[in-house]
Amino acid sequence: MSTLDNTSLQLPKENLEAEDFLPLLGTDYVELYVGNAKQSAHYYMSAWGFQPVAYAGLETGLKDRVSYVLQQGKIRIMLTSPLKPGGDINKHIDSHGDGVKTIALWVDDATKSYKETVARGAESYLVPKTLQDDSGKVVVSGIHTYGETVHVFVERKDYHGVFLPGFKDWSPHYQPKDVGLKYVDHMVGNVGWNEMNKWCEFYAKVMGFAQLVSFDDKDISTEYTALMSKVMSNGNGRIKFPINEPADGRKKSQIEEYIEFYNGAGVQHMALATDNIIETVGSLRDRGVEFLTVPPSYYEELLDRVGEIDEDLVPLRELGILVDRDEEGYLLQIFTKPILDRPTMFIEIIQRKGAKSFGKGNFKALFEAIEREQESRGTL
Ligand code: TYF
Ligand code: FE
Repeated sequence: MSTLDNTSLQLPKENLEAEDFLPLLGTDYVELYVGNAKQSAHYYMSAWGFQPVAYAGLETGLKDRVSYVLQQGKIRIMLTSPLKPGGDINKHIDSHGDGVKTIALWVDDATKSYKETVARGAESYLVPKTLQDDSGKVVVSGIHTYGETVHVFVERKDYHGVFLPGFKDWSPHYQPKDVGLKYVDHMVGNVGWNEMNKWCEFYAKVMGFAQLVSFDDKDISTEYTALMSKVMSNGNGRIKFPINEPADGRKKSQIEEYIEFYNGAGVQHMALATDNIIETVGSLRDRGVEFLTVPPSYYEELLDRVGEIDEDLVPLRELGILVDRDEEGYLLQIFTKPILDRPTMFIEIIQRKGAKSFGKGNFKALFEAIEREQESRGTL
């Protein structure tokens, strides 16, 4: 694991001592604004094994938008498309392509979450609002974060419905088997040049997060890709947000490529956890999901680097799964190619076997794999 670096980010002492002013129970849902939610939903079901949960659209009284909600384990994804020209969703898609709009956080008190964060400097996105139907009530509120991304706080302790008021059950006949994904491990933001510290300070000051680790360009600059990264975590560790910024390299940083194609800061990847990465990745590959690959030499050196592991080397090598070890254990991880036409968002699959870190030992192999993709796009 890398050295702790608190030189540029002095955490308020009260983050360690005082009561958590923003207790977070977990990730509630991740909402993507997409051009065609119906077809995206099909992709997340067919390729990723998400199960259909809820729907809102013309049939439920919405006039200008449609949303599909899918779930696997605790991971809930909402896909939203506009039905008419104009408006914020179209603007978001025009600027960014398909991408994450909302990282919703599950809380006990959405009103207090809003007040505490806005009082500490958060920009308001959604004033606390009660949504109600036959199944009870939900309070939602929201604040802005990097780029056009937002956090919505969801208080659902008085709700027994399938998702949120306004949604109806959605149960199409086509329901492919899940692939064993369990929960959101972390969500990574890419921000602009020299903006990493600003956004880490935002998570520290406004949301009471603390810094777990930092990586600088010495850890992670390969021939081209250069970036800096700090991982911010909430008090109970359920929410982890690494923040990346581009750094100077010989050619274009992968973070700069993202910022260019996303037209600003945004979510770079979501890391989804499994407890059997070999099975999960095998199923995903069978269903057409494309992963980055590393050269065979990676596996020749692997056991010398990470020591003994429970898994067979053969399937790991066949699937291209990466392994890294820290003081507390090891982890297995793999990264998809971008899942959109723009080289913007991708998905990481991660299995933790004690390790709490993020795979620093894989950075070089991973970033070289990303550079091969950048090369094939001519964007280096
Ligand atoms: O989340 C992480 O930190 C790891 C490694 O552009 C990583 O998944 C870091 C930066 C990046 C891609 C992966
Ligand atoms: Fe990651």
